[in-house]
Formats: sequence, structure tokens, C-alpha cells
Amino acid sequence: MTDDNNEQTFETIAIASDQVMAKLKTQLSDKPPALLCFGLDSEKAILDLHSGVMTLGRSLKNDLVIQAHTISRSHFKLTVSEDLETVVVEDLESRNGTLLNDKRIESPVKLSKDDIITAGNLVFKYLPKASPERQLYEQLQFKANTDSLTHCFNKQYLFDVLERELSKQKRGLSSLCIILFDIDHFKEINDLYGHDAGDHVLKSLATLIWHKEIREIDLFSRYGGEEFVILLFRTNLETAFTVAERIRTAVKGHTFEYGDHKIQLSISVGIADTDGSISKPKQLFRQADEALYLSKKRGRNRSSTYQMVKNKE
Ligand code: GH3
Ligand code: MG
Ligand code: MG
Repeated sequence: MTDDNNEQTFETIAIASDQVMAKLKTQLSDKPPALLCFGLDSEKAILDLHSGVMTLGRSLKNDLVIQAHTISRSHFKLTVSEDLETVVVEDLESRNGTLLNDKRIESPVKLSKDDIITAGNLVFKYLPKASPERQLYEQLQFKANTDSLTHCFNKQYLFDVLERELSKQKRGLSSLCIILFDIDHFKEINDLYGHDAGDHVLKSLATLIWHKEIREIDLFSRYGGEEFVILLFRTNLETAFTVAERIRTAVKGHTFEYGDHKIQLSISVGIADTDGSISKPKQLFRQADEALYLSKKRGRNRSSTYQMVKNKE
């Protein structure tokens, strides 16, 4: 499968935890300039700035679309030099103006470290190329969005991304599938080997999937206890089913080791797609959950789609 998800400059990319950590450790000199944003969705808190022009505003024509009533259709523009050393901000005749350090911008101004841009109720702090402060924010952001045991994205982050993706879909921009899976008879693992062994299995299972089974752009999250969700962007139901079966088979074929114990397990999977008609994350989860329930009912260690649920009705 290929990564063709490059439609927007600020597309959020979900990456495996160790890849995130490796990324955080890359040389600071590799870091582009960025805007640290307050008042936006948490996942967009750090916006990388690339060379060229970037506009912000309410209209869909902008590179960064902010649909808030305090933001004008075209609000401000940033021009970033080829070497990423210089960033110039310019107001686009916005109704409420663009402020730089509390003063209204009248003409293009070159940004300096720690400058604060205000547009409506949004506040942006400028972090120049290779700013050490940036690493700190990335780590904080990573912590806020992930589950500490498995390093998968957490449920809140999953909901935020899904909400955004579904609103894109309303505009005909996106399609996605959800895979929800639950470990079969997990309680027995805790009962037989202890809670720590159960934790170890959860962690190892997440690592197994991160490393082998999903694309970098897919979003892998811990939905709760021993339930996980994978969002597959721009993927049809058929492909999602193939991915689900690959994951299920990989888990079934793996031996989890804890001390002297060799533990084998299976998962049951439910799959649903947005099908052009789903606009709320909860609807999609309900469908995936019904499909998962069907897998449990059919004897566990299998994958079912919501289509199958409907066909049975
Ligand atoms: P089923 O096949 O029907 O899913 O059976 P199950 O035993 O997996 O389902 P059940 O919901 O009865 O049990 C889930 C268990 O997962 C119970 C709970 O103690 C355990 N669990 C949930 N979160 C964690 C965790 O973070 N660590 C450990 N070790 N266990 C957890
Ligand atoms: Mg469960
Ligand atoms: Mg279970």
C-alpha cells in the first residue's frame, strides 16, 4: 500500500511511538521554523513552516483553514524563505486585524524569536528554525496524546482526529475505515499469569502491530482496556478487511513471552467504513462494535464487517 495522503500542508501524520521518539531525538538543526498554536485542536498545536507562502483564514482556499467567527475569510499570510531562516507575516486586510506582540500589523514584518501573533481568539508563538523549545513542546504533546502503557494514541486523540476526518468527508475530501479489535479471553491471562503479565502482553501486542502491520499514516490507538482501534485513511472496506485479517493472523501466530511463560492469544475484529453517510464518530464506533460482537458470537479469532451484520438482519 502506498501513502497518498498528502493533500494538505498541515495533515497530521500518525506515527508509531518509537518512530515518534526517534523523530524527537533527531538533530535540532533539522527542525523547521514553527508556530506554536493556542486555541486550536491539540493535534495541530505545532505547525511546521515550509518554504513558500502559507495563508490562514476561514475560507477553504487557505492552507490552514480555521472555521471560527473571529477569523476572517483570509486573515494573514506567512512567507518563509528558501533557507527557512526568515519568516514574514502580513495581514490580509482581515476584519479584526492581525496583531504582532499586541500591535496591529500595518505592513509585512519579519518575525523574531518568541514573537506572538494574535488573530481573533487564536494565539501563535513563533519558534525559529532549530528552536530548542520545540523539542519540549513535542514531548509534552506526545505525552498528552498517547497512552502510557502501550504508547498508542489515546481515545481523546482518536476522537479528535476522527471528528476532523468526518467533517472533511462531508466536504467530499476523505474516506476511511475503522478496525476495532478486542483480545479474546484476556481475563484468563490476568487470572493465570497475573496483572503484570497482562500489561506486558498489551504492550508487546501494540509493538508487534506498530512494527509490522500498519502504515505510518494509519492511526493506532488504545480504545480502552484490551480494546484497540486502527483508523485507515483513504481505504475501502475490502482493503480494511485484508489488513484486519493480517493483524489477526499475526497476533494468533505470535508467542508472547513473560518470564518462563509462553502466552498465545487471539483477537476478534470488527470493521466499519464511513460509507459516505456517517458524520459522527460515535456512529462509526457503534457499527464497528456491532461487527466485533458478531466476531465474538461467531466463535472469536475472526474478523467481521458491519456489512455482515446488516446482511444477517
Ligand atoms: P472476551 O473474549 O469476551 O473479550 O473475554 P475477555 O476476558 O477478554 O473480556 P472481559 O471484558 O471479561 O475482560 C477484559 C479483561 O481485561 C478484564 C480486565 O481486568 C482486563 N484489563 C483491562 N485493562 C487492562 C490493563 O490495562 N492491564 C491488564 N493487565 N488487564 C486489563
Ligand atoms: Mg473488552
Ligand atoms: Mg476481551
